[in-house]
Amino acid sequence: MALPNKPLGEIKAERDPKVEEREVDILIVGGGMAACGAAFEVKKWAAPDAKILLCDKAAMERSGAVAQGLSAINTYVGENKPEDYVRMVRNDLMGLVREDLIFDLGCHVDDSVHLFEEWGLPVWKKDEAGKTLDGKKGLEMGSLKKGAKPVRTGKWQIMINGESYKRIVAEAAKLALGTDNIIERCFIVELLLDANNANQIAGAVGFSVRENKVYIIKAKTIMVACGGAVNIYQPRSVGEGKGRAWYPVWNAGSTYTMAMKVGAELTMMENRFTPARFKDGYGPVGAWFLLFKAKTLNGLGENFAGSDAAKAELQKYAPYGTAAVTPTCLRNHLMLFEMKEGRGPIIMDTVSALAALGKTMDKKELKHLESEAWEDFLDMTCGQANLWCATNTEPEKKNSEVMPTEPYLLGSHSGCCGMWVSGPDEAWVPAGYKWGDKGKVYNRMTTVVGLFTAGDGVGGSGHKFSSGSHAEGRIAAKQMVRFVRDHADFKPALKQSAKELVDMVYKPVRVFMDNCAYTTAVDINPNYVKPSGMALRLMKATHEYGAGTATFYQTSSKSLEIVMDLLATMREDCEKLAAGDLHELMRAWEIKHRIWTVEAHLRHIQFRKETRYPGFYYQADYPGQDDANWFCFVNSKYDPAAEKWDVFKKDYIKLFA
Ligand code: SFD
Ligand code: AMP
Repeated sequence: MALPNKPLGEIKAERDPKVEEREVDILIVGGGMAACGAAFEVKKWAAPDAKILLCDKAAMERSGAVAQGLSAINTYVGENKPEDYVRMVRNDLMGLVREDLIFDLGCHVDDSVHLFEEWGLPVWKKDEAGKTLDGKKGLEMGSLKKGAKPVRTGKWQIMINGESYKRIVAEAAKLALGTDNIIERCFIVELLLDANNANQIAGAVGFSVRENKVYIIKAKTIMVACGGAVNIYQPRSVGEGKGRAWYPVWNAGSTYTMAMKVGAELTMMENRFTPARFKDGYGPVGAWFLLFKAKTLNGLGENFAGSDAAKAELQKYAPYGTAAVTPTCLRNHLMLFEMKEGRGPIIMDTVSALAALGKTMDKKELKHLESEAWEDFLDMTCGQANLWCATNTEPEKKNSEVMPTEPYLLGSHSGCCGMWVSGPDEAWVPAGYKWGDKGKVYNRMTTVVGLFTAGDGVGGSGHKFSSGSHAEGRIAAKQMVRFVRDHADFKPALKQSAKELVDMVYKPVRVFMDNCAYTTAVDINPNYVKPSGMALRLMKATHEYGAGTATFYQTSSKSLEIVMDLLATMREDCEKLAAGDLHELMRAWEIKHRIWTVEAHLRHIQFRKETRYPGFYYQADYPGQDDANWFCFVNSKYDPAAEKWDVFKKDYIKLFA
């Protein structure tokens, strides 16, 4: 249930919170695109008396990556074939992907897009003459489902008027699930294993950020879909720009950390997304490249991406580098190449692009085109539009700088880290790609029995984007219903007592209360560290040693050794995290989640002795790709009982020629 907005100021934490215990069949953790997909789908298949609960740390209407809206849906298969979708994703991610998961998604994603439109999301359309119609005019062409033509920017992307995208999707999810089955402002801290069955999920513990209350929830099956990881590296925006990022600042690696801490196998955690974005405002570049057909220029005004030097550079990464569409990491690599050679900065030539498009337009159409350029950002990254205003930038008159940002970890956009999950139960899916429990296969189940994930949580299958994450949540929901039906006798039992769980969750509050009177400055104390301080410490370490922007995304074996050591100390010092209010308690848990996620990322980079994704990161001791030894997945598993990591290779299986 939604709680009212908090009164002015933060809510003070109390030493002893209330405790609410629940027992449900299905628990959905997260309220973003994947979770909304699951919430929408689940009741259609579940038994009428099934108990289902969703917990989101924020308010679903504006939570997660789509909070500000989006201006495009990047995965709509439409007239294309799912097998071509597999080929596109494989090429963009340098050859190593789970083709079963991608194909499966490609077969289902459009249904989610059709639903979005049915629920009121305006999708741009082409009229009979091939002209673009957006907003209400687009609606007049009928729906995609009935055959209306979308405005394609690239082969897979379609344009929308998407400022209210998340509100629309969340409304449908809430209606389907019922608000009584939703707890908003509830931050889940840890997943809990079953007391009687090793490697089986049995519950979760979290707390409210609006009242002093701990939730202990037993569940037969759980979906963890808390998005990717942001603010794990020193962002480029510091000082007065601090707080800006491209991906959502509140996605703190909870998906990966919570799952790995119960022993779920991870895959491709070395992969990251370092997107090229409009500098300082983080505006996405897709619409500019694809819709407005803009080119990027180097500091000398040259179209470097089309130069012979660039072609020669890309040739080194054949077949990916020589593909019709250059992979995202290699597009970054070319930019970095120019910058390192002293030919920066990189400029998006918005002026020439709009002028070229305007040639065939009358005055009114040109005005509309200019407003679309603004709307692109107003719909999804309004800070970029603000920055344009603040810097007197009219894109038809003044070009903008583009820059690779700090790294993000995610599995749904142009990255592919996440959990190693089962594929669908189809004959064509190889044995190593599908598993379940008691002889049954459960699509999108992690290696922990009963624990599912979707969206950013699923590894090895990027380029799902908003629509694919929603569709994947729906796929997982159906499987969770099957799981509950097949495990009717399972009675989840927790290993920990309620007191032990409360003591763990509220430890930072008690550390604060026990020590805050010792100094006059509340943030400075020899007996504790505040989450904000720990966040700065993490970012400095990753920035300098973990292939952050400080080193042009380069690391080395020695740097990795140093940063791993720093992380071990951070984890030790996290025992002294202190939180004076509920918001700070959330910050304390977020930073713990971030540290674990970063550790997994860097352990994987340490293990993979090659540079698979130039432009995203470089391992200086192992430059270039080494297909002979490393054309495989890197997986890892943390053993919660032994508190030990295992990082290992896993075979890649090619399913589509
Ligand atoms: O322009 C806890 N994305 C784009 N997708 C598109 O289809 N088109 C675009 O245009 C895209 N672009 C884009 C995108 C994202 C952003 C931020 C921008 C631009 C500026 C990507 C998609 O948005 C993304 O792929 C999906 O949203 C991923 O879905 P999902 O469900 O995996 O993550 P989420 O939506 O962020 O939701 C996470 C949820 O978890 C909650 N949460 N709840 C409880 N306890 C915890 N511990 C929690 N931690 C997190 C969050 O509140 C949230 O509800 S463009 O760049 O290409
Ligand atoms: P972005 O705005 O960078 O997040 O990209 C949005 C979509 O456009 C994604 O599907 C990207 O893969 C795609 N894209 C962005 N830039 C390019 C480009 N230069 N060439 C081809 N596809 C691109």
